[in-house]
Amino acid sequence: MIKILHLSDIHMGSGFSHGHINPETGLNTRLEDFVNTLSRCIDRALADAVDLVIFGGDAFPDATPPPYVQQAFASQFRRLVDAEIPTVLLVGNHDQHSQGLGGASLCIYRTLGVRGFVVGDTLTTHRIQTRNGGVQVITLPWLTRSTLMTRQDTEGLPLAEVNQLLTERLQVVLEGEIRRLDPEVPTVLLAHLMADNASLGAERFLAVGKGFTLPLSLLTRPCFDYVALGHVHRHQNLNKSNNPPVIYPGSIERVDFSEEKEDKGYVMIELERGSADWEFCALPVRTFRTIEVDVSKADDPQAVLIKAIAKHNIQDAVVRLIYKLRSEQMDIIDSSSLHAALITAHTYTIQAELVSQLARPRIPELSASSSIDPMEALKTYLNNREDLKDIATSMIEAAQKLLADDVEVWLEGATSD
Ligand SMILES: [Mn+2]
Repeated sequence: MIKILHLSDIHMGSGFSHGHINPETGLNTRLEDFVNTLSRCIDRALADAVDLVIFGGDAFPDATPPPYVQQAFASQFRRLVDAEIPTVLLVGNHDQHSQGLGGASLCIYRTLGVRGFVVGDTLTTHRIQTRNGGVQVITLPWLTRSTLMTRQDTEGLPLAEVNQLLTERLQVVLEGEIRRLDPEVPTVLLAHLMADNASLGAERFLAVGKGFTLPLSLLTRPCFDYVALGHVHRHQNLNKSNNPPVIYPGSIERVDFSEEKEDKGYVMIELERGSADWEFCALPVRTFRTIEVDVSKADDPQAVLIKAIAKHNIQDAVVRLIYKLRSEQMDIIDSSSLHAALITAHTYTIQAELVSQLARPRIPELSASSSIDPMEALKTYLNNREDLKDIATSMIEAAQKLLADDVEVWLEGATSD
């Protein structure tokens, strides 16, 4: 039996706006949080003397982290080198430098020949000897169109067809790797990808429109004993029947407020050929708390706000207070007492949103009850706007062009990272 620790999406160096400078260290407290959390993962790997650590990609927010962030990352993984625990570092989309041409931040570990370290920046099978026997790890880093296709292949194709083509090519290459597997040896597929039935966390904001989804059927193959994923920040098992488990451990720390309600952690696996027992291990990470209040109808908005804050445990949390008010209430809000009420938070932001007093005039044809296609809706809208008459025709033309080109415009956006 081989014991594995699977973690992913470290994103070390992100979310600095949620921290502050620690006067004792000069470092952003969110960097310290991420380092502490990563060190807890490594502590566990050492305490349990795992046979292998696999990292599912996205080490940093981008491919060129500042040296002190790289160093913080490296000094944690160095502990695995010292303990002689083999480690696979997979390359995620955030680790790639401009479509793979500029390499990946993690490749330095291969260049230096770090003992026991494998960098997964190509689709390859790695045969790794552990203290408890051999294991095969197929690495599937984040794929971009340029990985398996030329520009000529995709010229003029709509996005859906590009994705289809990419999936088909991947299938062929993966099949080649699968055929060369030793059927007696436990096998892990380690991949950074968006599976088509994954529910999204923050990554949809981090990399929107920059990739494509892969069908789950590509992953749930009997030749794999465990499918270790990275990319989606919300922990989940995509294959409830566990034959094999298809697991996103999720990010190890909250990257932003979209992960406010998610548990963070890593996964421990006991692997044998034909079976994988796995367990999600939660990490004690910093709390994020959104306090949303509408005081626009309150007689004493200040009291309502103070009461709303008091209802939450905000000690050491990253807090955002969002409140709605009317413009004439602005003068009676005492912001210094709001700051005082939030002082125990780790950091906080206050967002006041004005509620518009004017009821917007509605066009009856565009009420929610009648369904109407976008072009018809635009025409109806323009018919009701005398002031836009001059440009109505060109607006309609532009909209038609936009709708027709929709997919290709999106595709162009997809080439930027
Ligand atoms: Mn990712």
